[in-house]
Amino acid sequence: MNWLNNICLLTDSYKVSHHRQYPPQTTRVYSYFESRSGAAYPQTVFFGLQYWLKHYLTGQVVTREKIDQAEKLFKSHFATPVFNRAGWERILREHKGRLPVEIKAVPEGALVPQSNVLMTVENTDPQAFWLTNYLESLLVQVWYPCTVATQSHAMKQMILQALQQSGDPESIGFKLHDFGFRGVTCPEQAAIGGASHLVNFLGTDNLAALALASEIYAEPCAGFSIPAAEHSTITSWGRQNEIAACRNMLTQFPSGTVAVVSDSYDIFNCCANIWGGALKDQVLYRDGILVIRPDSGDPPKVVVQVLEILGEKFGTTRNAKGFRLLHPKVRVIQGDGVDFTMLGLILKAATSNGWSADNLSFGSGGGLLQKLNRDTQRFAFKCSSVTVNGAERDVFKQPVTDPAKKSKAGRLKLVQQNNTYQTVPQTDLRPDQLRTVFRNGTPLAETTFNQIRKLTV
Ligand code: AOY
Repeated sequence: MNWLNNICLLTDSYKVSHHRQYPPQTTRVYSYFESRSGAAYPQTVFFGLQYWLKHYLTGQVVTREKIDQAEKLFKSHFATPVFNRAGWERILREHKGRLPVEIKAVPEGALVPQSNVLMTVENTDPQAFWLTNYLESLLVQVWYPCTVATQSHAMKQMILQALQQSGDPESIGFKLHDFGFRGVTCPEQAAIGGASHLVNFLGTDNLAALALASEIYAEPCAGFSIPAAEHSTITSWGRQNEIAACRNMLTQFPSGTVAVVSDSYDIFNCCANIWGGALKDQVLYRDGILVIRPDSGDPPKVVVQVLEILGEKFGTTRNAKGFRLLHPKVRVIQGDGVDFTMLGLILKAATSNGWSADNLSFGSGGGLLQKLNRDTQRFAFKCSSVTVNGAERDVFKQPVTDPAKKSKAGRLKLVQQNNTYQTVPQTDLRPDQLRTVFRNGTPLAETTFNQIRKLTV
């Protein structure tokens, strides 16, 4: 039995004692998930819940063995006995081990302004009132795909703005490539974060992302890549043979786009004397695009210097928007030090020096999948309504020490309000944009990657 697939254990320790802490006669706990005001990005892309639903919550997730395992662990872990064995046994007996909760959520791929309800959870068995928030720890982990998709979406808008100003916005799909597999903590994170990026883009070197998009979102191949060098494949030829290493790239891959990391010794020498010198004719006669990759130094400075050298050696043209374009056989990819802030600085440096953003693409690893946390979008999951003694009451927190942490009260509805969303009480008569995505062990209203990409414009 796998410890990390035991639903009794996929929570915070303190929640194991919470069934004894609600008011007597509590029969329902209703909680909601939001990106609170003050988030880094004003709108959040909702993405990733379907992975948690399908991977952790579907079907018979409670078994006698899992209850026994939890009970044994908690005997050691807690000084005071707390485990709700009867509660879990009821789920096993009365619900065949399927979780008696209903989860509603905004469609995956939707772009929702901060301070709106994104998901709600409530128990469907009055005796399982304690289960709603037992699931908080696991369900709130969707902060991660939402935040990656949100930031990647914001980076997309930034690149689009530069392309609208200086080049061709149609090329956006391959402008930000996922280099992030090695920079995350484990393959599961690579898969989740990588798939979140692919909501917005088509380029990736993160193969784990493709597995998740395929298994969870029915997309057989969600992202694409090209042959590309790493330092070892260049430096193993020896410092004196960098030209031969570069020539080999052109002969091994005689057509299509190929990328070569070119800073092994001296990026400026490589651009001027190898690509723009010894191998210039082979680059020009090759049937495809050579993408030159700087990988060190101050990115805005190095990128502009590289563009200037390549412009000098291969020639440039001026596009309809008045910006300089490199020879069509030569482009540049910057993949070192690229996060949201640096992306803006590089684009600004290039365009303010007259270079079209068409000359550039970007790679991002840690900046795309790892330099963010639950506070980036200020995600929180809070109870807003309970039923006690048959009476429904609004509940909320309102700490004097931080008014921005005030939570919403009552049963909530998300309505469409001139092309965006607004959270209102369920008494509002407009249709709810939250859909039931899970009920009593079964995922509902499953979404494909295709549908998600259509929604996220
Ligand atoms: N990949 C575009 C295709 C990918 C990579 C992956 C870490 C690529 C490099 C490139 O051009 O240069 C992981 C660093 C780079």
